[in-house]
Amino acid sequence: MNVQRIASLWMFLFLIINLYAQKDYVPAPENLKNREWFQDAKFGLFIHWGVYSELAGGGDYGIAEWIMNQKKIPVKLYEKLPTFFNPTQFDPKEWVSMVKNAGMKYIVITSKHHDGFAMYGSKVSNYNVVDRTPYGKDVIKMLKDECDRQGIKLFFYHSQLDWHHPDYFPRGNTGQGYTGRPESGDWNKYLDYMNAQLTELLTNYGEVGGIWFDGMWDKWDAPWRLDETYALIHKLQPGALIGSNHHKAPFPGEDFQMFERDLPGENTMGFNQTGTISELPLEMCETMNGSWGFNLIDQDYKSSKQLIQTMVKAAGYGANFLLNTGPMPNGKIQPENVDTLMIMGKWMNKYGETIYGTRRGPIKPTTWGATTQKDNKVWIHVLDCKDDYLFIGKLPKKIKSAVFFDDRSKVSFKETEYGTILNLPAIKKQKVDTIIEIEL
Ligand code: FHN
Repeated sequence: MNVQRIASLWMFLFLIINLYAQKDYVPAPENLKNREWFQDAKFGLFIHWGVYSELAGGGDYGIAEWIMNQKKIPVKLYEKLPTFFNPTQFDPKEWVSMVKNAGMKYIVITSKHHDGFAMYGSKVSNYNVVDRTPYGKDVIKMLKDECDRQGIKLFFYHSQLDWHHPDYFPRGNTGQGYTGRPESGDWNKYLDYMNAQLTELLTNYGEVGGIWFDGMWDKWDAPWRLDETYALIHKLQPGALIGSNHHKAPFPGEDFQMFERDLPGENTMGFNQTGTISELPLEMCETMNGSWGFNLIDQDYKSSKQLIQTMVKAAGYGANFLLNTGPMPNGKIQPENVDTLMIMGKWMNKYGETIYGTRRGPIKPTTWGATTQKDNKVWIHVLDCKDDYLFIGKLPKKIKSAVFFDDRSKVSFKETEYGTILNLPAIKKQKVDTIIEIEL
Protein backbone atom coordinates (compact mmCIF):
# COMPACT_ATOMS: atom_id res chain seq x y z
CA MET A 1 0.00 0.00 0.00
CA ASN A 2 1.63 3.27 -1.03
CA VAL A 3 2.43 6.12 1.35
CA GLN A 4 -0.44 8.24 0.03
CA ARG A 5 -3.00 5.59 0.83
CA ILE A 6 -1.55 5.04 4.31
CA ALA A 7 -1.69 8.80 4.96
CA SER A 8 -5.30 9.06 3.83
CA LEU A 9 -6.23 5.99 5.90
CA TRP A 10 -4.63 7.59 8.95
CA MET A 11 -6.48 10.81 8.21
CA PHE A 12 -9.78 8.96 7.91
CA LEU A 13 -9.13 7.13 11.17
CA PHE A 14 -8.14 10.37 12.84
CA LEU A 15 -11.30 12.13 11.76
CA ILE A 16 -13.44 9.25 13.00
CA ILE A 17 -11.58 9.09 16.32
CA ASN A 18 -11.67 12.87 16.61
CA LEU A 19 -15.39 12.99 16.08
CA TYR A 20 -16.15 10.01 18.31
CA ALA A 21 -13.60 11.07 20.91
CA GLN A 22 -15.83 14.01 21.71
CA LYS A 23 -19.13 12.16 21.56
CA ASP A 24 -18.96 11.56 25.29
CA TYR A 25 -19.08 15.29 26.06
CA VAL A 26 -21.73 15.97 28.71
CA PRO A 27 -22.24 19.69 29.43
CA ALA A 28 -21.73 20.55 33.10
CA PRO A 29 -24.71 22.00 35.02
CA GLU A 30 -23.10 25.45 34.89
CA ASN A 31 -22.71 25.06 31.14
CA LEU A 32 -26.39 24.24 30.74
CA LYS A 33 -27.23 27.25 32.91
CA ASN A 34 -25.05 29.47 30.74
CA ARG A 35 -26.67 28.09 27.62
CA GLU A 36 -30.03 29.28 29.02
CA TRP A 37 -28.49 32.65 29.91
CA PHE A 38 -27.06 32.89 26.37
CA GLN A 39 -30.42 32.17 24.76
CA ASP A 40 -32.09 34.79 26.97
CA ALA A 41 -29.38 37.41 26.29
CA LYS A 42 -30.23 37.69 22.57
CA PHE A 43 -28.00 40.67 21.68
CA GLY A 44 -24.21 41.13 21.86
CA LEU A 45 -21.35 43.19 20.47
CA PHE A 46 -18.66 41.59 18.32
CA ILE A 47 -15.33 43.50 18.46
CA HIS A 48 -12.63 42.98 15.85
CA TRP A 49 -9.68 44.97 17.18
CA GLY A 50 -6.00 44.48 16.39
CA VAL A 51 -2.92 46.17 15.00
CA TYR A 52 -4.46 45.75 11.53
CA SER A 53 -6.76 48.65 12.50
CA GLU A 54 -3.82 51.00 11.86
CA LEU A 55 -3.91 50.14 8.15
CA ALA A 56 -7.69 50.70 8.11
CA GLY A 57 -8.19 48.36 5.17
CA GLY A 58 -5.42 49.91 3.10
CA GLY A 59 -7.83 52.01 1.07
CA ASP A 60 -9.50 48.90 -0.35
CA TYR A 61 -12.96 47.53 0.22
CA GLY A 62 -13.46 44.12 1.75
CA ILE A 63 -10.27 43.92 3.77
CA ALA A 64 -9.40 45.08 7.21
CA GLU A 65 -8.30 42.31 9.55
CA TRP A 66 -7.28 40.29 6.47
CA ILE A 67 -4.82 42.94 5.23
CA MET A 68 -1.71 40.91 6.09
CA ASN A 69 -2.85 38.14 3.78
CA GLN A 70 -4.54 40.22 1.09
CA LYS A 71 -1.56 42.57 0.73
CA LYS A 72 0.94 39.73 1.29
CA ILE A 73 2.73 41.54 4.09
CA PRO A 74 5.61 39.39 5.38
CA VAL A 75 5.87 38.77 9.12
CA LYS A 76 9.01 40.91 9.49
CA LEU A 77 7.19 43.97 8.09
CA TYR A 78 3.84 43.27 9.75
CA GLU A 79 5.67 43.09 13.09
CA LYS A 80 6.38 46.81 12.75
CA LEU A 81 2.65 47.58 13.18
CA PRO A 82 2.61 46.89 16.94
CA THR A 83 5.56 49.27 17.45
CA PHE A 84 3.21 52.18 16.70
CA PHE A 85 -0.07 50.79 18.03
CA ASN A 86 -0.95 53.27 20.76
CA PRO A 87 -4.73 53.49 21.44
CA THR A 88 -4.42 56.31 23.95
CA GLN A 89 -8.16 57.09 23.69
CA PHE A 90 -9.23 53.56 24.59
CA ASP A 91 -11.75 53.87 27.42
CA PRO A 92 -13.23 50.52 28.49
CA LYS A 93 -15.89 52.32 30.55
CA GLU A 94 -17.03 54.16 27.43
CA TRP A 95 -17.14 50.92 25.41
CA VAL A 96 -19.04 48.89 28.00
CA SER A 97 -21.49 51.73 28.76
CA MET A 98 -22.20 51.97 25.03
CA VAL A 99 -22.86 48.20 25.00
CA LYS A 100 -25.23 48.43 27.95
CA ASN A 101 -27.09 51.43 26.53
CA ALA A 102 -27.49 49.49 23.29
CA GLY A 103 -29.29 46.76 25.22
CA MET A 104 -26.50 44.29 24.59
CA LYS A 105 -25.71 41.66 27.22
CA TYR A 106 -22.33 40.34 26.11
CA ILE A 107 -19.20 41.13 24.13
CA VAL A 108 -17.09 38.84 21.94
CA ILE A 109 -13.64 40.38 21.42
CA THR A 110 -10.71 39.13 19.35
CA SER A 111 -8.06 37.82 21.75
CA LYS A 112 -6.08 36.76 18.66
CA HIS A 113 -7.11 37.07 15.02
CA HIS A 114 -5.51 35.34 12.04
CA ASP A 115 -2.48 37.69 12.17
CA GLY A 116 -1.40 35.91 15.33
CA PHE A 117 -1.07 39.07 17.41
CA ALA A 118 -2.40 38.61 20.96
CA MET A 119 -4.49 41.51 22.23
CA TYR A 120 -3.82 40.42 25.81
CA GLY A 121 -0.70 40.09 27.96
CA SER A 122 0.38 36.60 26.92
CA LYS A 123 3.31 34.96 28.72
CA VAL A 124 3.40 32.22 26.08
CA SER A 125 4.49 34.63 23.36
CA ASN A 126 5.74 38.20 23.50
CA TYR A 127 3.90 38.91 20.25
CA ASN A 128 1.24 40.75 22.18
CA VAL A 129 -0.18 44.15 23.02
CA VAL A 130 1.68 44.46 26.35
CA ASP A 131 5.15 43.48 25.18
CA ARG A 132 5.23 44.86 21.64
CA THR A 133 3.38 48.18 21.69
CA PRO A 134 4.13 51.64 23.15
CA TYR A 135 0.69 51.43 24.78
CA GLY A 136 1.93 48.47 26.81
CA LYS A 137 -1.34 47.66 28.58
CA ASP A 138 -3.50 44.54 28.58
CA VAL A 139 -6.57 45.95 26.82
CA ILE A 140 -8.48 42.72 27.29
CA LYS A 141 -7.86 42.79 31.05
CA MET A 142 -9.03 46.41 31.14
CA LEU A 143 -12.16 45.49 29.18
CA LYS A 144 -12.87 42.38 31.27
CA ASP A 145 -12.60 44.34 34.55
CA GLU A 146 -15.08 46.90 33.22
CA CYS A 147 -17.39 44.14 31.96
CA ASP A 148 -17.36 42.61 35.46
CA ARG A 149 -18.14 46.01 36.96
CA GLN A 150 -21.10 46.54 34.61
CA GLY A 151 -22.41 42.95 34.47
CA ILE A 152 -21.57 42.27 30.84
CA LYS A 153 -20.21 38.83 29.90
CA LEU A 154 -17.02 38.66 27.85
CA PHE A 155 -16.28 35.96 25.29
CA PHE A 156 -13.00 35.58 23.41
CA TYR A 157 -12.87 35.20 19.65
CA HIS A 158 -9.75 33.08 19.13
CA SER A 159 -8.42 32.31 15.67
CA GLN A 160 -7.16 28.76 15.17
CA LEU A 161 -5.64 30.01 11.91
CA ASP A 162 -2.33 31.84 12.44
CA TRP A 163 -0.34 33.67 9.76
CA HIS A 164 2.52 34.50 12.14
CA HIS A 165 3.44 31.34 14.04
CA PRO A 166 6.21 29.34 12.29
CA ASP A 167 4.74 26.01 13.45
CA TYR A 168 1.41 26.63 11.73
CA PHE A 169 2.68 24.13 9.18
CA PRO A 170 1.84 22.67 6.69
CA ARG A 171 0.24 25.95 5.67
CA GLY A 172 -3.47 26.01 4.98
CA ASN A 173 -5.35 27.76 2.20
CA THR A 174 -4.05 31.17 3.38
CA GLY A 175 -0.80 32.60 4.76
CA GLN A 176 1.09 30.93 1.96
CA GLY A 177 4.30 32.01 0.27
CA TYR A 178 4.62 35.61 1.49
CA THR A 179 5.05 35.48 5.28
CA GLY A 180 8.75 34.62 5.22
CA ARG A 181 8.21 31.69 7.58
CA PRO A 182 10.40 28.63 6.88
CA GLU A 183 8.74 25.88 4.82
CA SER A 184 8.85 23.62 7.86
CA GLY A 185 7.30 23.45 11.32
CA ASP A 186 5.79 21.21 13.95
CA TRP A 187 1.96 21.27 13.79
CA ASN A 188 1.59 19.72 17.23
CA LYS A 189 3.84 22.40 18.72
CA TYR A 190 1.49 25.00 17.21
CA LEU A 191 -1.56 23.32 18.76
CA ASP A 192 0.26 23.13 22.12
CA TYR A 193 0.94 26.88 21.76
CA MET A 194 -2.71 27.58 20.93
CA ASN A 195 -3.85 25.50 23.91
CA ALA A 196 -1.36 27.31 26.14
CA GLN A 197 -2.77 30.70 25.11
CA LEU A 198 -6.31 29.44 25.67
CA THR A 199 -5.20 28.29 29.13
CA GLU A 200 -3.98 31.83 29.86
CA LEU A 201 -7.28 33.33 28.71
CA LEU A 202 -9.31 30.86 30.79
CA THR A 203 -7.12 31.19 33.87
CA ASN A 204 -6.10 34.85 34.18
CA TYR A 205 -9.27 36.74 33.25
CA GLY A 206 -11.90 35.45 35.67
CA GLU A 207 -15.14 33.90 34.48
CA VAL A 208 -15.23 33.84 30.68
CA GLY A 209 -18.50 33.68 28.76
CA GLY A 210 -16.98 31.38 26.19
CA ILE A 211 -14.60 30.86 23.29
CA TRP A 212 -15.65 31.82 19.76
CA PHE A 213 -13.33 29.83 17.47
CA ASP A 214 -12.68 30.72 13.87
CA GLY A 215 -10.33 29.53 11.17
CA MET A 216 -10.59 25.72 11.04
CA TRP A 217 -11.76 26.15 7.47
CA ASP A 218 -8.16 27.10 6.57
CA LYS A 219 -7.01 23.47 7.03
CA TRP A 220 -10.00 21.14 7.07
CA ASP A 221 -7.93 18.00 6.85
CA ALA A 222 -5.54 18.95 9.63
CA PRO A 223 -5.44 16.93 12.87
CA TRP A 224 -6.79 19.74 15.03
CA ARG A 225 -6.92 17.63 18.22
CA LEU A 226 -10.25 19.37 18.86
CA ASP A 227 -11.23 16.91 21.59
CA GLU A 228 -8.18 17.96 23.59
CA THR A 229 -8.76 21.68 23.13
CA TYR A 230 -12.47 21.47 23.96
CA ALA A 231 -11.79 19.23 26.98
CA LEU A 232 -9.14 21.72 28.17
CA ILE A 233 -11.60 24.62 27.96
CA HIS A 234 -14.36 22.70 29.72
CA LYS A 235 -11.91 21.53 32.40
CA LEU A 236 -10.67 25.05 33.10
CA GLN A 237 -14.14 26.61 32.97
CA PRO A 238 -16.98 24.06 32.63
CA GLY A 239 -19.46 26.89 32.14
CA ALA A 240 -17.59 28.46 29.22
CA LEU A 241 -19.56 28.10 25.99
CA ILE A 242 -17.62 26.86 22.96
CA GLY A 243 -18.66 27.80 19.45
CA SER A 244 -16.70 27.42 16.21
CA ASN A 245 -17.33 29.33 13.01
CA HIS A 246 -16.54 26.37 10.76
CA HIS A 247 -19.81 26.79 8.87
CA LYS A 248 -20.65 23.09 9.37
CA ALA A 249 -22.97 21.20 11.73
CA PRO A 250 -21.66 21.53 15.29
CA PHE A 251 -19.06 19.02 16.49
CA PRO A 252 -19.49 17.26 19.85
CA GLY A 253 -18.08 19.50 22.55
CA GLU A 254 -19.53 22.67 21.07
CA ASP A 255 -22.16 24.49 23.12
CA PHE A 256 -23.64 26.87 20.56
CA GLN A 257 -23.90 27.19 16.81
CA MET A 258 -23.15 30.41 14.97
CA PHE A 259 -24.06 31.59 11.49
CA GLU A 260 -21.98 34.26 9.82
CA ARG A 261 -23.88 37.07 8.10
CA ASP A 262 -26.81 34.75 7.44
CA LEU A 263 -29.90 33.87 9.37
CA PRO A 264 -29.81 30.27 10.67
CA GLY A 265 -30.11 27.80 7.81
CA GLU A 266 -29.78 30.45 5.09
CA ASN A 267 -26.76 30.80 2.82
CA THR A 268 -26.92 34.17 1.07
CA MET A 269 -23.16 34.62 1.70
CA GLY A 270 -22.21 31.33 0.06
CA PHE A 271 -20.16 29.88 2.89
CA ASN A 272 -22.78 28.66 5.31
CA GLN A 273 -22.83 25.29 3.63
CA THR A 274 -24.61 23.51 6.39
CA GLY A 275 -28.36 23.85 6.23
CA THR A 276 -28.36 22.15 9.63
CA ILE A 277 -29.83 24.21 12.41
CA SER A 278 -28.88 22.28 15.54
CA GLU A 279 -30.77 22.15 18.82
CA LEU A 280 -27.87 24.05 20.44
CA PRO A 281 -28.25 27.74 21.31
CA LEU A 282 -27.94 29.75 18.09
CA GLU A 283 -26.30 33.02 17.15
CA MET A 284 -25.85 34.96 13.94
CA CYS A 285 -23.15 37.60 13.53
CA GLU A 286 -23.27 40.63 11.24
CA THR A 287 -21.23 43.68 10.36
CA MET A 288 -22.49 47.28 10.53
CA ASN A 289 -20.90 48.03 7.16
CA GLY A 290 -19.12 45.39 5.05
CA SER A 291 -16.04 44.98 7.23
CA TRP A 292 -15.20 43.29 10.49
CA GLY A 293 -12.03 45.22 11.31
CA PHE A 294 -11.81 49.01 10.94
CA ASN A 295 -11.96 49.99 7.25
CA LEU A 296 -11.67 53.71 6.54
CA ILE A 297 -13.42 53.80 3.19
CA ASP A 298 -16.19 51.26 3.82
CA GLN A 299 -19.15 53.59 4.21
CA ASP A 300 -21.68 50.90 3.30
CA TYR A 301 -23.48 51.12 6.63
CA LYS A 302 -26.67 49.15 7.19
CA SER A 303 -29.52 51.24 8.57
CA SER A 304 -30.60 50.77 12.18
CA LYS A 305 -33.97 49.65 10.78
CA GLN A 306 -32.29 46.92 8.73
CA LEU A 307 -30.21 45.78 11.71
CA ILE A 308 -33.17 45.75 14.10
CA GLN A 309 -35.21 43.75 11.60
CA THR A 310 -32.36 41.25 11.19
CA MET A 311 -32.13 40.94 14.98
CA VAL A 312 -35.90 40.32 15.15
CA LYS A 313 -35.70 37.64 12.46
CA ALA A 314 -32.75 36.03 14.24
CA ALA A 315 -34.84 35.97 17.43
CA GLY A 316 -37.61 34.42 15.35
CA TYR A 317 -35.22 31.51 14.80
CA GLY A 318 -34.36 31.56 18.52
CA ALA A 319 -30.93 32.95 17.62
CA ASN A 320 -28.87 35.74 19.18
CA PHE A 321 -27.71 38.73 17.16
CA LEU A 322 -23.98 39.46 17.49
CA LEU A 323 -23.41 42.84 15.86
CA ASN A 324 -19.85 43.86 15.01
CA THR A 325 -17.75 46.97 15.36
CA GLY A 326 -14.11 47.40 14.35
CA PRO A 327 -12.57 49.97 16.72
CA MET A 328 -10.11 52.51 15.33
CA PRO A 329 -6.38 52.41 16.17
CA ASN A 330 -6.84 55.28 18.64
CA GLY A 331 -9.15 53.10 20.73
CA LYS A 332 -12.36 54.88 19.76
CA ILE A 333 -15.45 53.23 18.30
CA GLN A 334 -16.45 54.71 14.92
CA PRO A 335 -19.08 57.43 15.52
CA GLU A 336 -21.33 55.86 12.87
CA ASN A 337 -21.44 52.68 14.94
CA VAL A 338 -22.01 54.58 18.18
CA ASP A 339 -25.02 56.32 16.61
CA THR A 340 -26.51 53.07 15.32
CA LEU A 341 -26.11 51.37 18.68
CA MET A 342 -27.82 54.29 20.39
CA ILE A 343 -30.85 53.97 18.11
CA MET A 344 -30.94 50.19 18.62
CA GLY A 345 -30.73 50.73 22.36
CA LYS A 346 -33.77 53.00 22.31
CA TRP A 347 -35.69 50.34 20.38
CA MET A 348 -34.60 47.60 22.77
CA ASN A 349 -35.51 49.78 25.72
CA LYS A 350 -39.07 50.01 24.41
CA TYR A 351 -39.54 46.56 22.83
CA GLY A 352 -36.93 44.39 24.59
CA GLU A 353 -39.64 42.35 26.34
CA THR A 354 -40.52 40.84 22.94
CA ILE A 355 -36.90 39.74 22.37
CA TYR A 356 -35.04 39.09 25.64
CA GLY A 357 -35.77 35.72 27.21
CA THR A 358 -37.90 34.59 24.28
CA ARG A 359 -37.48 31.51 22.13
CA ARG A 360 -38.43 31.00 18.48
CA GLY A 361 -42.11 31.60 17.82
CA PRO A 362 -44.69 29.20 16.34
CA ILE A 363 -44.43 30.75 12.85
CA LYS A 364 -40.98 30.62 11.20
CA PRO A 365 -39.46 33.91 10.02
CA THR A 366 -40.78 34.77 6.59
CA THR A 367 -41.03 37.69 4.19
CA TRP A 368 -43.53 39.63 6.30
CA GLY A 369 -41.70 39.11 9.62
CA ALA A 370 -41.16 36.73 12.51
CA THR A 371 -42.62 35.51 15.79
CA THR A 372 -41.09 35.14 19.24
CA GLN A 373 -42.56 33.39 22.25
CA LYS A 374 -42.30 33.29 26.04
CA ASP A 375 -44.66 30.87 27.84
CA ASN A 376 -48.15 31.41 26.38
CA LYS A 377 -47.33 34.86 25.03
CA VAL A 378 -46.44 35.18 21.36
CA TRP A 379 -45.23 38.38 19.72
CA ILE A 380 -45.93 38.71 16.03
CA HIS A 381 -43.33 41.04 14.50
CA VAL A 382 -44.71 42.50 11.29
CA LEU A 383 -41.69 43.93 9.48
CA ASP A 384 -43.09 44.30 5.99
CA CYS A 385 -46.80 44.53 5.20
CA LYS A 386 -48.26 47.09 2.81
CA ASP A 387 -51.88 45.91 3.20
CA ASP A 388 -54.43 46.37 5.95
CA TYR A 389 -54.75 42.61 6.31
CA LEU A 390 -52.08 39.98 6.90
CA PHE A 391 -52.48 36.21 6.66
CA ILE A 392 -49.96 34.77 9.16
CA GLY A 393 -50.68 31.04 8.83
CA LYS A 394 -51.64 28.58 11.54
CA LEU A 395 -51.02 29.08 15.25
CA PRO A 396 -50.81 26.01 17.55
CA LYS A 397 -53.71 27.17 19.72
CA LYS A 398 -56.68 29.52 19.57
CA ILE A 399 -55.98 33.16 20.33
CA LYS A 400 -57.30 34.30 23.71
CA SER A 401 -56.36 37.94 23.20
CA ALA A 402 -54.53 40.09 20.67
CA VAL A 403 -53.33 43.66 21.20
CA PHE A 404 -50.95 46.08 19.49
CA PHE A 405 -47.84 46.16 21.69
CA ASP A 406 -47.49 49.93 21.35
CA ASP A 407 -50.88 51.14 22.58
CA ARG A 408 -52.39 47.91 23.93
CA SER A 409 -55.44 48.48 21.67
CA LYS A 410 -57.27 45.37 20.48
CA VAL A 411 -56.31 43.76 17.19
CA SER A 412 -59.18 42.42 15.14
CA PHE A 413 -58.45 39.03 13.62
CA LYS A 414 -60.14 36.07 12.01
CA GLU A 415 -59.15 32.46 12.69
CA THR A 416 -59.90 30.03 9.87
CA GLU A 417 -59.06 26.38 9.30
CA TYR A 418 -56.24 27.60 7.04
CA GLY A 419 -54.76 30.06 9.50
CA THR A 420 -55.24 33.50 11.05
CA ILE A 421 -55.82 36.83 9.34
CA LEU A 422 -54.89 40.04 11.18
CA ASN A 423 -56.35 43.47 10.52
CA LEU A 424 -53.49 46.02 10.47
CA PRO A 425 -54.86 49.53 9.87
CA ALA A 426 -52.20 51.89 8.54
CA ILE A 427 -52.56 54.10 11.60
CA LYS A 428 -51.38 51.26 13.82
CA LYS A 429 -48.26 50.43 11.79
CA GLN A 430 -44.77 51.23 13.10
CA LYS A 431 -41.80 52.19 10.92
CA VAL A 432 -39.54 49.33 11.97
CA ASP A 433 -41.66 46.59 13.55
CA THR A 434 -45.40 46.47 14.19
CA ILE A 435 -45.68 44.11 17.14
CA ILE A 436 -48.87 42.27 18.02
CA GLU A 437 -48.94 40.57 21.40
CA ILE A 438 -51.19 37.53 21.60
CA GLU A 439 -52.08 35.17 24.43
CA LEU A 440 -52.66 31.58 23.35
O1 FHN B 1 -11.83 35.27 8.46
C1 FHN B 1 -12.73 35.64 9.48
C2 FHN B 1 -13.05 37.09 9.39
O2 FHN B 1 -11.88 37.86 9.50
C3 FHN B 1 -14.00 37.44 10.54
O3 FHN B 1 -13.36 37.22 11.79
C4 FHN B 1 -15.27 36.60 10.41
C5 FHN B 1 -16.20 36.90 11.58
O4 FHN B 1 -17.17 35.92 11.66
N1 FHN B 1 -14.93 35.18 10.40
C6 FHN B 1 -13.99 34.77 9.39
C7 FHN B 1 -14.60 34.79 8.02
O5 FHN B 1 -15.57 33.74 7.95
